[in-house]
Amino acid sequence: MLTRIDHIGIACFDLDKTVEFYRATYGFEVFHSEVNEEQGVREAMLKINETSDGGASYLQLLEPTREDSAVGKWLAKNGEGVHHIAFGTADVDGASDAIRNKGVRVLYDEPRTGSMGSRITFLHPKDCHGVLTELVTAAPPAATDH
Ligand code: CMX
Ligand code: CO
Repeated sequence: MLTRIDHIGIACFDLDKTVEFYRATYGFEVFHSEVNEEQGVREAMLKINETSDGGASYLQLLEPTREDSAVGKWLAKNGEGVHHIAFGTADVDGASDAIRNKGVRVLYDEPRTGSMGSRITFLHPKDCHGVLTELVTAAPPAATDH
């Protein structure tokens, strides 16, 4: 059902400086960047490796676009660091339903738009042993426009 680690979401105060750290320290380059106003983030995706399910694993560096966003609130409370993990699936709707039926709170009734045209939802961290967990179905390759 869940076939890869799609990304690790990392909250930062300054996206450009954080991107430069990952480039200078590890040699990771920005694969894609965008602003997602619905989520209140400016983000950069750094591709780490391709995965056996035909997808890939990324680091998702996140800077808030507003203080009252999920990442803005989290940064004010915790400072910079790992904000969430994301599992990839071919069927985010089916995976959400299956996980909801196990009694875990799924935050959205319907998946919303994530990086690179993906469809995403989140599981409440209090139901996941303290880990905010995202489920992702990547856009079909033709629809990906980075
Ligand atoms: N990881 C672990 N725990 C978290 C958390 C996180 N990222 N964010 C909040 N929590 C915990 C808080 O510590 C708090 O716990 P305590 O009550 O023990 O102090 C509790 O959850 C409630 O936190 P809050 O600060 O009051 O925040 P909210 O309830 O308003 O929001 C959440 C929490 C998860 C519902 C909200 O962050 C959310 O909707 N997240 C999903 C969307 C998102 O994160 N978007 C940004 C990323 C976009 C992308 O990946 O593309
Ligand atoms: Co994410």
